[in-house]
Amino acid sequence: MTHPAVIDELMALVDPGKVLTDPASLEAYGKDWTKHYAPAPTAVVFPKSVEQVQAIVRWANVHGVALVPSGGRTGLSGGAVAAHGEVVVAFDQMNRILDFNAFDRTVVCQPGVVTAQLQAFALEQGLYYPVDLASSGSSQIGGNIGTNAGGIKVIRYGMTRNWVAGLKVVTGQGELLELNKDLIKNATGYDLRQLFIGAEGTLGFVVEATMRLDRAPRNLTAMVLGTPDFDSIMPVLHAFQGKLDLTAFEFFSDKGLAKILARGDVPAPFASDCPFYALLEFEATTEQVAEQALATFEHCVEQGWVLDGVMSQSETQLNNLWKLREYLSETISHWTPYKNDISVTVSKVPAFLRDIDAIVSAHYPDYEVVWYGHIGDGNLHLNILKPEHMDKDAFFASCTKVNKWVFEIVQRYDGSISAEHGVGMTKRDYLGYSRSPEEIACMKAIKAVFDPNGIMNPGKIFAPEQKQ
Ligand code: S2G
Ligand code: ZN
Repeated sequence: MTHPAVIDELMALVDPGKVLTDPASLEAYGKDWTKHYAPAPTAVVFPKSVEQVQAIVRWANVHGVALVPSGGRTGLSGGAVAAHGEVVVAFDQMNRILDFNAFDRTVVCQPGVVTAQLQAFALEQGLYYPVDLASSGSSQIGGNIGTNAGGIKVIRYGMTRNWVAGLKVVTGQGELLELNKDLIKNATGYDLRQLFIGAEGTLGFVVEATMRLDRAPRNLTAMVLGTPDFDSIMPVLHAFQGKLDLTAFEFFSDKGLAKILARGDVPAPFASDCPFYALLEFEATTEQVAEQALATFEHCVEQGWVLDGVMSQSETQLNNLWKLREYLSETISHWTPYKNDISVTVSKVPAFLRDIDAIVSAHYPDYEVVWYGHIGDGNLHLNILKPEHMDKDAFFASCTKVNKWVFEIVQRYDGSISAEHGVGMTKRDYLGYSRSPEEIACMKAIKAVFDPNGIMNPGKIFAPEQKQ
């Protein structure tokens, strides 16, 4: 715990009342959406300017205080958890859109801008911010950048990384770096901006981001198709990708759909029950495109890859189809799921799915397993639901035992143990399944350059360095 006199110094660096130490605030700001850790920060500080962030970092270096970045706290790997007396630096006060340039199609955001706020702002300008995820309503741009958030449109638009034109960061030494200056072309050495994207706050704080926007999509149309098995999903993807320019290709299992329909607030896509469902989306810019989609659907039915299907005819129907997929994360959270967020290259998905599903069925015979994810970009979310009356710790311990087999398969397929949720604390012990010892050494060397005193989000991505 940090000495009260040191916290008094911190209070002098920010506006009055912007350092909280009450138990409710420590509890609320010391955690993210993971349920594995007891939040235990010393204090929560709310800077309102870049200068205040720099002053906080310098203060932390002088006193050896660990800092944890906090945005929307929607992370799923413990990346924003403060469980060891750290000071949480929350960006709720730095939540303004500072500028917009119609020619560059860029928006200058403070890190605390909520993702949905940026999406709405873009639409008001007749443009589109294309990174969309289940947590958009509360995740913040700074956190999206820290984890290189992906979501449901990656197949067409890529990850957050693709939309950062420029970045201002305060390093672990308190220096302000202005990276790339919003340029499209800039071949002047290492692109340091890319290091901070996905660094989970371990190199410094994002204090301003210039985000790129795209043209608004036209007449987005979705289809939900029921498939007889896992193996049919990828041929369906391949068939539709050959004919349409997809903006999304997701999947979910019958168990996932059952949880959604049990809510009672989302209509079933069609009458028949199928083992798996694909949700795809495209721009029906002309009648011919819509006809092509229907023809491809017929082809997939003839091939036996699809049993039934529906295509949205209105924005309401489009939104209702998306609810079947987008409500999954929140709906199954009731069962405290043990989550895996794994990925392989798309061509490897069929064999990879078969191997993973075999291991999961063998080792989790008594647990309900819900599959869903962004299968179009090779990202699968494997959620093991905790039995109602089972102790949480016992459940997580039993699931953790299986990680070894799951991650060995991921490694065998040159996949990622964390496709989009980041490493944080939940995956740091498994980093070696996806990154070589040489790579990990390079990452630690880079951290030493930007955060030589190790105050920036220690224990995230890498296990804490043992104090000599
Ligand atoms: C999704 C959201 C978090 C989760 O729904 O695509 O990334 O795994 C997830 O529940
Ligand atoms: Zn996801």
